[in-house]
Amino acid sequence: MIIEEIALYHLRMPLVAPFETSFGRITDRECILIRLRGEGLTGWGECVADRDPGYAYETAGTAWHILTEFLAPAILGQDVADPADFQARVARVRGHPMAKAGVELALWDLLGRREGRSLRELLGGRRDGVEVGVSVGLQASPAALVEAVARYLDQGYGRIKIKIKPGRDVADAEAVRRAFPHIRLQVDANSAYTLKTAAALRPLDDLDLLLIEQPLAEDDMWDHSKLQTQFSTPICLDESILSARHAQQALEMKACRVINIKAGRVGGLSQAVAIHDLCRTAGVPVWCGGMLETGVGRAGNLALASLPGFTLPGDISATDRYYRQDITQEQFVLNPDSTINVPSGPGLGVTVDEGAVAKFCVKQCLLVRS
Ligand code: OSB
Ligand code: MG
Repeated sequence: MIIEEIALYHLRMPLVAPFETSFGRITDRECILIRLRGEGLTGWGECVADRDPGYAYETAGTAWHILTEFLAPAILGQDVADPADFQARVARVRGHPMAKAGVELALWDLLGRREGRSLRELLGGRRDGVEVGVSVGLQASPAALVEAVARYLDQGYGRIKIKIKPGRDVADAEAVRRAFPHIRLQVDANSAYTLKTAAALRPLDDLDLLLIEQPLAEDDMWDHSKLQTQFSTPICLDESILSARHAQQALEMKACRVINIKAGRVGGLSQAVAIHDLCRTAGVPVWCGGMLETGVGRAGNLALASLPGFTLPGDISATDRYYRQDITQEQFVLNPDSTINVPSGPGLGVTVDEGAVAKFCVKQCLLVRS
């Protein structure tokens, strides 16, 4: 497929409520939408890098730089056969997985539309609907957290994840567990602890949690392996896993017993599928993480989560958990059994609302083959 045109849109989307983690609090979500055109067809992708380098070093600003200066020139006017061919063309760009993943997603959408096949089909997904949960940010107090969790349970979410940080961990988790003794519950620290300070988390082991996500630094797989020996609750890695090679090493080291897969974090859906395949062979459960995506990224996550190894509920919530107005015409809704339907149309199976894109766009750029 010859890539004839590339458009980039830096968006700033107001969230329905502020989202707070151990690395900060946001009221708007930024991202970069990527639109590829070729053979009269259009494909959309989303780069999940946010405004600040809190979760990862990439930001919307660094991604803009990498996209315009390196990734777009590597494919504009070129005949890009498939996602593997795309990755080979950008292999000389070290790092910047979120920027690469955004383009790879747009390419999957484009190729799916050309073949008239859904992304789910292209990836080998098997389910029409995937089990999901909700990621609840830090609240003002444990009581406010219990209230927020109650609202999501009322809406039908069958799995709750709460964010924790030093000083806001055991008491928060205990309050939720006390209020809801039987729910599926997990916690996410977003790298806020060290092996030493993580000793404070020991009481979490008695709360029947599904997992403890990324307690230690992203580049500290070794200490995660030491920490896992001190907990019977599975440790799950998010930030630490940037490739299938990392996943292999984490399993060899016993640094975790579960992996959160995010296509953005690992450089694209092709690497995400490779991690899924490796974990499936090893009998290690995986689940699909989220980055507060728009409808474009969410459609990609749903397709990914339909693969058979995704045996734990994903951080893929309904549109109205994130945005009052999204940039796709489709709104994702939660079914009563805590699932969300996987789009079945060609490619991502969603239609981008260009008016909404224009409304939330703070910067744009159009690159056309000369
Ligand atoms: O660590 O999983 C995370 C959002 C932004 C950055 C990092 C994370 C998250 C979430 C939200 O937990 C998950 C979602 O999209 O619903
Ligand atoms: Mg996480």
